[in-house]
Amino acid sequence: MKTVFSTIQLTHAPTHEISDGQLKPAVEIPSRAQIVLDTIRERRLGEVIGPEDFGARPLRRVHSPEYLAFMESFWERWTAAGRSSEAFPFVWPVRSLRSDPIPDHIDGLLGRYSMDAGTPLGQHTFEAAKASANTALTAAKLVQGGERSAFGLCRPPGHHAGIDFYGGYCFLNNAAIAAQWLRDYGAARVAILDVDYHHGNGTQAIFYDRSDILFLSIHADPKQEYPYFLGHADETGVNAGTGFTRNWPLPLGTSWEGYQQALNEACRWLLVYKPDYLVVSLGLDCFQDDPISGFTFTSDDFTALGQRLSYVDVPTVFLLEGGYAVDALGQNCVNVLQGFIKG
Ligand code: OKP
Ligand code: ZN
Repeated sequence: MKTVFSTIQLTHAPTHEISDGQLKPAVEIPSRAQIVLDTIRERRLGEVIGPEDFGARPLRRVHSPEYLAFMESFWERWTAAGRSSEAFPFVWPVRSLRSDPIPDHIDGLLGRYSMDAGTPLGQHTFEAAKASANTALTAAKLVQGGERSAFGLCRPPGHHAGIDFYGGYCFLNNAAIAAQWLRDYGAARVAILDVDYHHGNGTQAIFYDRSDILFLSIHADPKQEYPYFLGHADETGVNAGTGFTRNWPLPLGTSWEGYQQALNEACRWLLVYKPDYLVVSLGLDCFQDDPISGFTFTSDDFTALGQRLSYVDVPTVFLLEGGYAVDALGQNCVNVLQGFIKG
């Protein structure tokens, strides 16, 4: 399986994040990508290639022009306001406040275009996010060109980012951008299976009213876990998209044993839907030692996960999402990919 990666993705190097209401060392850090890359080479998964530059068009198919313009101009405006360190939003247009008119002040804009205070936005963040999206698009293009599978070593991740907001360490929704690109270049149906520990709220919302992109997500119950405000079992789509979103919220402490029933159900949905392509939002944060998560997967369980996905037998684009136990992240990630290849 080929891997796509660009070193530009390492330039987003946050120092801190606000987690559990406190300022803590950042966990979505460049060494995550580095260890995955090192393990891919050690275990000879396949060739590693750089991304192609797809430009702004595929980004505009998913994100609003206003949001992209905000991201593009952010650092200039932030520094013009006399700020010099990574930024955190702190006021949001929640119920009874207005989402329009759009504020002029950078602190208002930060809140308008974000969902949480936990996601550091720095000088090189958007550059890295664009490289990450190009990595996803290049992996999608490999599979569109006839490869059975490809791996986009995306970082920063994407699945929490919505049409016009960032959050959950995500800025551009890589999986949504790749899925939409596959639709735009010939596929009739694309499915996204999100196996990150956290619900992919951004991806779900982007495709919620559509039947041409199926969204399936298995994750920690949002009543107990981030992102809290989406990912419940009764969210199944709206209008033309009714029935084309499915969520399997699972209790904290879920093991591979408990996970498999949900995974088998999700795989049955895939068999019925018969997508031309499958995009897997590949978080590795279901791991037992993940510092911010509460499931108990072992490293071998990730091999079984890859194996199970190979039985679905659809051309598959794997895109990295979360996973914060850095020492084991390379092993866990390559286990999924090699489990898939070896079936
Ligand atoms: C991003 B991805 C820990 C706070 C968590 C945000 C988590 C974002 C996860 N108690 N803050 O889905 O892996
Ligand atoms: Zn996650």
